[in-house]
Amino acid sequence: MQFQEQIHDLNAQIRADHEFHFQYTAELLSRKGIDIQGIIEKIKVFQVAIPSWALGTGGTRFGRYPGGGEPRSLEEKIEDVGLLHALNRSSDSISLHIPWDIPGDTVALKSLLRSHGLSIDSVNSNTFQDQPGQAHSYKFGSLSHTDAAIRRQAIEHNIACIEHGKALDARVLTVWLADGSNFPGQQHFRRAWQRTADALADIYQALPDDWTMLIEYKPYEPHFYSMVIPDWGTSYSLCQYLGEKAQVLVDLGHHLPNTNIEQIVARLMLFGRLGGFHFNGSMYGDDDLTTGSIKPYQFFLIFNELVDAIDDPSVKNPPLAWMIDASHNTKDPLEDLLQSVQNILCTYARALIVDRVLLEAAQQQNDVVTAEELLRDAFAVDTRALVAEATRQSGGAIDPIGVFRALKIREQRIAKRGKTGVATGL
Ligand code: PSV
Ligand code: MN
Repeated sequence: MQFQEQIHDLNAQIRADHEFHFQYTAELLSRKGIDIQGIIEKIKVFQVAIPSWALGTGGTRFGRYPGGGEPRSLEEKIEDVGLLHALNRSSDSISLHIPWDIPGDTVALKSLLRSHGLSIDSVNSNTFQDQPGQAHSYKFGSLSHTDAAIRRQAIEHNIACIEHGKALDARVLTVWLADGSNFPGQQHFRRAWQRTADALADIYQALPDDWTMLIEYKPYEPHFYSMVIPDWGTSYSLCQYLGEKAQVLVDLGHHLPNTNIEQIVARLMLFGRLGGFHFNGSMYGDDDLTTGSIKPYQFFLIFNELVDAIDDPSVKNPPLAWMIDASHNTKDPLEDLLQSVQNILCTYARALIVDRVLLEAAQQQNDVVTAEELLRDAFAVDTRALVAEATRQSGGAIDPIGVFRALKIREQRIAKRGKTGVATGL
């Protein structure tokens, strides 16, 4: 039986339950005057890119426990993302990490991508690890390095990433620098910024006009005294230095505890400089947990700002690249990614049902309680049936993880790919 028919049959088995939940939610929202189908249509078009580096089991520096059936090649990674997309209809692109996933036969890869309804959205450079045969080491930095030859090597690597991306019709280069210092005095802060800005400018020169360069920030790790790009202000300053095609990337795990990320997002959109997202869940730092698993209310508040700015015609921010960047130590990676996408869509749906007219009026009148209650009202709505209905209408599974388990997909992958293989990536 075709996969599509299997999904259809499994949907039929739980359709009555689904209808009950969906009708209840629809009734609840229509009483508030909300256009349900309008929300469903927005959910249907919302697509989140899957990282090529998160299709295997992740590890920590203390160990790694592969669950089996991990993809052994880029082709098998595409097969896995194709599966996710067939199940949830919301994962139609892949972020590639170079050199973990250097594309070989790009004509064949493009045709494989097309057959799954997928594309490559971004290429991510890697100057945080030394590669075999590399002339210079990144131990003391890459684009910020004191040695011009090392900066040049890192620049060339980023330009090579753009070339790989061009061959696969990508439109985004994501740069995350592990550069920084571990001890006071080690690095001259102003000069490190300037060297980085000039090196990025060389890469920017090679960026096609219809591409975006996303600059990611992170407060610590792998360095623990200073990072060259620790915060959104530094990313923003580099974007200003480079030009229109450079944008800030917000990775949810790249903030110190209790940072007001929703305010950062609002500010960046106001300045037209928010280029994309790396979604993940964070308890302490860059934990790379399932998106929305730890602080769902804050995640909702972030989406509330995103929707508010996207819906405001006076905000001139370009369309965002939505991507997951996570790692899975204890879960099946594919199940974890399905959970993350579902949490993202459910949270987006909640943000869509915020009554923005009443919220603006409450803010205008300094009616603190009403303003807060409007947000809490939307946050309290269980949007899972709305998302399931959007997925069903798009031909996907009402319960993607249920189908993944019922069809024993992991077991099939293990039979085909083996128990012990380890995918490239985090
Ligand atoms: C760094 O922590 C990061 O978030 C960057 O996006 C990297 O490219 C990615 O993780 C994978 O290592
Ligand atoms: Mn990231």
